[in-house]
Amino acid sequence: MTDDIAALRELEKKVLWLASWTIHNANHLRDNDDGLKVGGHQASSASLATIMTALYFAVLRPQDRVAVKPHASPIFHAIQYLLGKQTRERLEAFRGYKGAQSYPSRTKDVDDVDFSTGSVGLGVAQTLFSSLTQDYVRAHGWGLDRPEGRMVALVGDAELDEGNIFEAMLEGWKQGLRNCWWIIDYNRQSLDAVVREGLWERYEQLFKNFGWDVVVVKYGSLQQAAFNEPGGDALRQWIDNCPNPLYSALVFAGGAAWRKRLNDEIGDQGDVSRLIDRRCDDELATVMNNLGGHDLPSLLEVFHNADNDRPTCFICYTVKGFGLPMAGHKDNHAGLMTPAQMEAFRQTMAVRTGHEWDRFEGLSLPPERLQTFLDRVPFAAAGARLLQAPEIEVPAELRPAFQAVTSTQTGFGALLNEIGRADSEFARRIVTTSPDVTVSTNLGGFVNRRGLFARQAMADTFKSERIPSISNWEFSPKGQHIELGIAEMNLFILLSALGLSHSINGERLLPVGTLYDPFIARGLDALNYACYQDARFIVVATPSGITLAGEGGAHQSIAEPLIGMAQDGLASFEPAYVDELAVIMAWAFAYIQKSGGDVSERNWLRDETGGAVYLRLSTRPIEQISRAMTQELRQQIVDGAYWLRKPGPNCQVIVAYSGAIAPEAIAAVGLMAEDRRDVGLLAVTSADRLIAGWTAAQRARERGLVHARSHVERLFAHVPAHCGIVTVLDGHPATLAWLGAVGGNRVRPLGVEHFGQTGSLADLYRDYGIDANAIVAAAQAIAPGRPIRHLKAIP
Ligand SMILES: Cc1ncc(C[n+]2csc(CCOP(=O)(O)OP(=O)(O)O)c2C)c(N)n1
Ligand SMILES: [Mg+2]
Repeated sequence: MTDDIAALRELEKKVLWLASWTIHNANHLRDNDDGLKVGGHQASSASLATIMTALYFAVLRPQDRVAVKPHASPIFHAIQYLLGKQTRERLEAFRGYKGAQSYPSRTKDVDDVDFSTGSVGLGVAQTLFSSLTQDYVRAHGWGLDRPEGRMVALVGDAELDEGNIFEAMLEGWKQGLRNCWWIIDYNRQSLDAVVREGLWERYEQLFKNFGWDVVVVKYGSLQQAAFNEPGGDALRQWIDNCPNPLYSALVFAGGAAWRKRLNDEIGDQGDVSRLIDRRCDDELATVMNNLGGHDLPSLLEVFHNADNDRPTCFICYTVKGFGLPMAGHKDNHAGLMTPAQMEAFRQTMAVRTGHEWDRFEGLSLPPERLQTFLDRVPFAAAGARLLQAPEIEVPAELRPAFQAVTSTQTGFGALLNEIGRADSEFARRIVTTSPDVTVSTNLGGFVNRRGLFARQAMADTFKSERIPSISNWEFSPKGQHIELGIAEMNLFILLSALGLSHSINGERLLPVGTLYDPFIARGLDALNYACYQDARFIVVATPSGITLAGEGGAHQSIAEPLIGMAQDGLASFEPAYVDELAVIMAWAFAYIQKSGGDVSERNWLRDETGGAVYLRLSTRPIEQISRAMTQELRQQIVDGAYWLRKPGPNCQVIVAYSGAIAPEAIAAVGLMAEDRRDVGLLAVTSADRLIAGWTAAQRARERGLVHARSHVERLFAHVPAHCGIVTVLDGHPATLAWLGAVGGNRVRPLGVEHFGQTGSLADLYRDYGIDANAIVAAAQAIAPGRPIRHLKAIP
């Protein structure tokens, strides 16, 4: 049994000391002369010190996974330091270069962070979807040699303002969530303010409505003992009725203020007066501050009692800044202890100068006993927490059946459907998901083959009633599609959870999620979060752009190609043809499994490091090119571009296009062929990878690797400087505008800058200036020569 309460009390003190010292050191002692204001987070950290002490040192098991409230990072690092998983050097460099991170980071910290946090609300939802992922993995018969874990979020109370948490809860209810704990640090303070009264009651109701157990941990054991004394009931009632801001203010003001206020309000009642008088100021403050979230015995009791797989919310009353001079003050969020306050704190903690980092300094139990306790902490018992999983073998090529006229979206559905036919490990490890657009993004074929996932089987009523339908929706534990409600936030956090399964569950999944391209923006912070954690998945966004024509401006995306380029950890593609898509998908399934490895000197991309993949597709049927897929072409498609028509040595104009606009680019080249020499046509399959390779190669050259050349530089090697480049895509023109900087060519970038509208393709392409005629007009403007005969006057 690890509930050695004496040892835990000592460690609670030590954790608070180390976290406070880490922050103090970073802000006051280290050379920090950048003039930047950084958050203190001393108060937010102190708020969770007791809860995290109880959890990490006594309650959690190796199989449990935790998302720590971002601004409690110093407490997490302090705990890991005591467990021997964090170094003093990194704590001393907290917030500094290569130091322990301000917010726990899976990829940057060394101390076994289970889930990164930072953008509040996302880590909380990640635990829920990780629990569903664990169920998915185990239902498929994988990872059964490992015990089932619990996914735990340490949640700030103001964090619950984030709507994505409630979106996740709704999804959790639908999917039969288990093994999930959300522990709310109910300090009734946010960054700016003290939160509204009675929020806990709304939360309680809400969680219960979604099928959760709710445990309110309000009073600590000292308070409970006081309530049992004569007059205790009145004290309890007073506490219950006390407004949040007043409680906080009195916590800050201390024992004398408590005494005055209590005496003024309930002190004339004989018994209560005696209850108060029996305690000196310090003792009175200790009782009043002894909320459940700062009371080890109460916490241990409730955590140990929740010994089941029910989703459980613990609402733990805490004091922001507990144990520190700033406790309870409403301005304490970024507050830092002054050097004088730190000095006083040091004395209370009995820490000698020069011994601030000593693990057991100032504690009264013998170091051997504490060390023995730490050596037995269950959470730390199983070694490294970031697991590995072998790569799943992926076919070197996917062969789509040739369709003379088709769209990339149709091709995507057909390719996945084909994969779904096979009885291979590759097919089995794929898991698809979509926020209510499974059918309209063409996942239907795959889903009909592989079924929908649910822990309990559920037949398709339409099928059993023999009513014809294009979808055969049978749910079973073997199903491979997770159907989500519409919330795109949930899609990306689920992809984040599925895409970390290799590391969390030691079992690799190959997640593919689909949504409409414009709604990437709805889930964007969650997508960023997933990438920040290095989750691995393929997101297929379709349809996209004004090519959606009749659907109008509300469904047409403009900025997404730029998002794809700018998002770290995400390789983005916008193919025009299905054979390109097949090449990209085969590559993507391997790429999402890579880890480590060096930058390739071939294309200067981090292909061996791996990442997530974004495919921007379209519903526009276009005439396909019947061609043999050569190794060289395959490589160029993956590297980001290839010459559909190679420019001659005297080339005057190049048209570079991306995606569904290909027919316009081809037509434009045809229209100007007679009047401009050696016109080139560049198919850009990935502006993202093209520019990434280019910038990396330049950096390499600047560092002395004179032979470094990127793919785009090789493509443009023989393009003369006088040649103009017209770029065009159904998206923001900046996506390809940079191409001219590669070889110093003049560029006219065409694309969409303003909200779309309904209309036919011809209407819209003409209006937004991305049709063949607009391309020809742009070419004439930047590559002077005789008038281009086929150029119509642009209306
Ligand atoms: C999405 C997002 N918005 C804003 C912030 C800035 N921020 C950090 S902590 C915080 C308040 C948190 O209050 P609470 O969750 O109650 O934690 P406490 O400080 O009380 O521990 C805010 C607004 C953030 N980190 N993420
Ligand atoms: Mg709070």
